[in-house]
Amino acid sequence: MKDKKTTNDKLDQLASHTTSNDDTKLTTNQGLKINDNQNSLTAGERGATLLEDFILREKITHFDHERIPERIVHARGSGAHGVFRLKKSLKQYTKAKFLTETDRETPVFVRFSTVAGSKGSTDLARDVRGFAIKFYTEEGNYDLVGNNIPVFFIQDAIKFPDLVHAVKPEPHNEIPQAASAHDTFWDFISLMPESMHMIMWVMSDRAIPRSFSRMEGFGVHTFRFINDEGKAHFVKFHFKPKLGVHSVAWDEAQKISGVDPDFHKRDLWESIESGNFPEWDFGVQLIPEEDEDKFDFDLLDPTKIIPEEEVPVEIFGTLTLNRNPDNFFAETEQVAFHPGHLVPGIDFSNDPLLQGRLFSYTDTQLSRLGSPNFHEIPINRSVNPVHNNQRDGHMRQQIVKGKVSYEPNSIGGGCPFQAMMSEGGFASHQERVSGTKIRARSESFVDHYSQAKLFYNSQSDYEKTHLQNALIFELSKVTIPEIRERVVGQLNFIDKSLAQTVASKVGVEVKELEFPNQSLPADSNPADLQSEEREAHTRASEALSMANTVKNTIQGRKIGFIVASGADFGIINDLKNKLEDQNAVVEIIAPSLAPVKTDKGDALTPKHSLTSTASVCFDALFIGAGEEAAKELMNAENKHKVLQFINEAYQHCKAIYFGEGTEVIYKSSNVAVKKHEDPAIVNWEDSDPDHKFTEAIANHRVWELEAERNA
Ligand code: HDE
Repeated sequence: MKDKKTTNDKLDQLASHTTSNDDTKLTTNQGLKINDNQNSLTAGERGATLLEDFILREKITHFDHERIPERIVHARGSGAHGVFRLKKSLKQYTKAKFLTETDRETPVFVRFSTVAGSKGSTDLARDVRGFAIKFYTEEGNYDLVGNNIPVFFIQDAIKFPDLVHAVKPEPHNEIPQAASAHDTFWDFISLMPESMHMIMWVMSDRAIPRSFSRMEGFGVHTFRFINDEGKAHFVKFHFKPKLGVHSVAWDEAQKISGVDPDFHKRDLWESIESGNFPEWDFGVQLIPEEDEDKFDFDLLDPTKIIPEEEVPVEIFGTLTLNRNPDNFFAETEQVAFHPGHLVPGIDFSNDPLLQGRLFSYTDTQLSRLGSPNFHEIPINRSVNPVHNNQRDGHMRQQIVKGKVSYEPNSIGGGCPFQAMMSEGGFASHQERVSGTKIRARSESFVDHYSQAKLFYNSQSDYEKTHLQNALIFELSKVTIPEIRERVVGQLNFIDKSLAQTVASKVGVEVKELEFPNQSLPADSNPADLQSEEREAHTRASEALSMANTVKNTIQGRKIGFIVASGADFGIINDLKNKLEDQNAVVEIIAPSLAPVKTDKGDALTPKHSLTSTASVCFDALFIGAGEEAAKELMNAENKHKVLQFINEAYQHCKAIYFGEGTEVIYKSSNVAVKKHEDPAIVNWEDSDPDHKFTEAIANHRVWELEAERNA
């Protein structure tokens, strides 16, 4: 996996806008060399500062304007460069060159984000994650601005400001930050039955991922592919992580938010720096246009998935992230995505949520980046040269020569010319449309519960428990009982026992709902939609459960080795090498940051002390090894911290390996009290402990033993 960084010409082209301060003299922005960067210009040594100090004024003015408005949503983000490689041509379906020519490598920039929190909020909030990809194709930039959840809260763009106002901190006191657990969010949700499918996903562990590299990516809306003959297919986009889809526990997420709020950002950065490049399979679900009406839901409804049992995801390529940005602001902050950045061969559908997004993204860049010239910022530039008659505006970079800025023209020889379709000119798909001008939701959008049920029914028992607990947590923060009651009423349409369990913990009764439902035709009742035919489509879909994900690799897993002086160097080094050979990351934790002298005299350099980190920052723990080390770890100063590490890792269902000589630690921990079989607890008596440990790490967690471990 540690392949070389891509040296793609186009990436170099993008990188050529970078600058370095190595071996240079300090200058003003006008290039004037600065002689004193320590003192302002004053009238005498103890006198007032002079207005004429243009160096001071330039520096302070620039500083005063360093911040730009953060994104209205998705403000908190992390980005990386990479490459898209096509393995199998999609020529039969689309004429987009980056999806048809298998010898082509397309540079990409990907930005992951949370939705609700501010730029400085924690990575581990319970939230949807943005998964936005800019493909720098030879035919222009193509942006796929997706999420890690394949559906959305609302069906129509006109509801988006309401949704976002409801989830953001409440306007009177700006509380809570980066959290949906409050009155206004659940008030809105309780009155929006169309959000219930999405609610199942955001209350599941999908909303607290272990890392960006262990999340799926979805285009969400149905798009269109158009091939050379002009034939269209509907398409859904998927990115499936090679490392599997894995999450943390909610208790863990809350603690990580305190110990390391940059947990995901750091993981992405460190993975790429160490050559553990995050990678996804790129797949599509394809539906011929003539099959549009074959489903019992509407393909244009963004609150619906197409179950993989009905239309399989076919894999065509890979997405690999292999280069960290050089400058967070210039790249990750200034990157501007837009679902309307298209290339020939890809087009929209009439999904009313997508249609609204097509307006929003340019509009928002105008206030966020401050100019219609945001496409000239290096990270946003197309690698295909831009030629048009647009001119001027704030911060224009391009210097276009000549006196012609209009078309048609004869003075400029008619240039630049329109491109014919055969020359790569974009032409919108010629879809036949007819209808009355109307504000109404199609009847085909009306079933809000079948797929919510499908999702819930597809979860393993422990995933159901986590989902229930998430709802209980969130609703327990809602101060108005009527809101809690309405949400429980909604859950009752999905699963009666789920509604009952939640109701019993949040102090309300399960009641039949009577509520205003703005999205439904006045005479329809959502309960009527629970026909037998629909029930048949709610049984289960394997792809929806994280229990069925990839569990065969320890790549990128972080393993904490808790050691102390006198530790058995042979055992430690051997295990460390074995784990690192499989691209896991081993970090030494010791009582202090001083080098640890082992039994053989070799020194181990700790990355953390027992005080500077916590078990929630690791996927697994190795304790030891050796009696001398165990003694120090159990002395009055360290005992409490060591046991806290172990007991917490145990509670969060992690793999724990007690090395030779650490029986005294094992016996004092909660682990020894439990008598059940536990494949993720490894000790000196196991026949092949290293192998058992590796398998347990690859499995991620023993969630199925959570109840026993926490009993
Ligand atoms: Fe966005 N969304 N969105 N969104 N969205 C933005 O654009 C908007 C929606 C998504 O890393 C904003 O540049 C509307 C769905 C991502 O820079 C803004 C509607 C999906 C990102 C905006 C939606 C997304 C954004 C804020 C409903 C999943 C971060 C800053 C009609 C398919 C991109 C910006 C990045 C960002 C509007 C719904 C994904 C305000 C109006 C559905 C990943 O333009």
